[in-house]
Amino acid sequence: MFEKILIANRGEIALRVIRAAREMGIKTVAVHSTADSDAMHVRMADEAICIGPPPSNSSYLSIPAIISACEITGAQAIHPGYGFLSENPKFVQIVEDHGLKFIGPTAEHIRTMGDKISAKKTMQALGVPCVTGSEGGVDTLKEAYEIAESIGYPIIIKATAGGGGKGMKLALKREDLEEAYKMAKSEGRSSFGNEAVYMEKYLLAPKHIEIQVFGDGKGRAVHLGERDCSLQRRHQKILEEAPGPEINEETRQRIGKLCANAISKINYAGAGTIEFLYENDEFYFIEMNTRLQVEHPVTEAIYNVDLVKEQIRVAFGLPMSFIQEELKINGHSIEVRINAERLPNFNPCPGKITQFHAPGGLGVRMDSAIYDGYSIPPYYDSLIAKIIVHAENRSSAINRLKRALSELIVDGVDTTAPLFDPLLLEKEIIDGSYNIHWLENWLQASVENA
Ligand code: MV4
Repeated sequence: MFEKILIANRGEIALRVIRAAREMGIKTVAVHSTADSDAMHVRMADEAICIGPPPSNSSYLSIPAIISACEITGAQAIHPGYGFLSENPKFVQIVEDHGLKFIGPTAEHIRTMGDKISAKKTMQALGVPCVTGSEGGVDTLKEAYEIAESIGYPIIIKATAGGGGKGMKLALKREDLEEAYKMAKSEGRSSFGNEAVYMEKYLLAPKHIEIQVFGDGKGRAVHLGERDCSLQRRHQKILEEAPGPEINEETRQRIGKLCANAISKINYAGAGTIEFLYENDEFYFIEMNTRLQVEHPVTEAIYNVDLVKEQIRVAFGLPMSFIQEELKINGHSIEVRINAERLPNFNPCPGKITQFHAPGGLGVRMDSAIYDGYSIPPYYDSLIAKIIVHAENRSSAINRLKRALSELIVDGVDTTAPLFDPLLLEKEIIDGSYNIHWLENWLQASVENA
């Protein structure tokens, strides 16, 4: 096994990786910016190296600084966490060129899935169901009209390099198409330096269901069911759960096997997430994420697995520690994200935490890197904690979540925690029928009624 690994990340996910490594007897190296000298990941790792000034571009995204930190400390592999360099194929190539292991998929798989046109073509060819749309890119407005004619409105135009909702434009009718096409192209060019776009039928009220997959890079692959991540505000998830409240076992096995098969055929290595829109018991592929995701703990809870340990095993060349037949769901898990943001506008609210208490007790996990007296720096993502509950069924999980939230104390900064008290009383949350538009509508109504 590796003797020492470097974690190219910060915050709760850096702790998550350090914990897995320590249980495996692997030494850890933290890297940090000058803004993070007092951060918990620096304290918790066996060693820490300062890699630059506060802005991410000069520290957590600095490839030379991170490679140098490996060479100085003798770390043999790099875990990227999520965000930052986790889906950067150039980084993976450089890591390998230096004789280091990247704990994740190959540069080639990351590159293929990072371009949404090539991701969709690949998945379609592997037998994964996709949204009806253009076959590949749409290069002229004339072509856009012809495709729209054949699939029918409403249409969505997406930049192939897009992400987080950027470079996505809706055309509800023929008159909207020209503007949508041009806007998607120009946003693709300005935000990502890539003006290639593609088209899809716009689904009106789907759920966002994602399938967790895992491969050993040698053709063995499994699925670990789905997560319902439909509760989003401006493409930021706020609550995730597994299993999906409206997904039955037959449906789960049907889509899960298709996904496991697909990644098996391409010898995919490590953790991956295949994202779908789900409507009327049908799945439509939209994107694949080639990283560990923020919400991975709900899958860990119900399948009783440690996805980070598996990532490290597979990166070293070992097989996964489970086979498909051993993966059985136990109970229900829900995660809520707590951000240092001020309601109702969700404006970032960095600053000093004057009092902190973490919830605990049976079936409660909190992944967080904050502590009493910690100052949240203004430079990075505002996620400060994830509360993950696990119980025998969904309604018990909701009750446990309410109980855990009632124990949380974060003073000194505003957080999104108060949002969950009214949210967890709503009918569509209690019955699990919410879709991708429900939260924004509810937030809008809350503001109007205030
Ligand atoms: C869609 C869609 C409806 N129809 N594609 C938003 C971000 C990107 N990941 C894909 N997105 C969407 N693609 C078709 N053909 C609706 C969305 C969408 C969405 C998807 C998942 C979760 C929240 C969302 C909020 C608005 C729009």
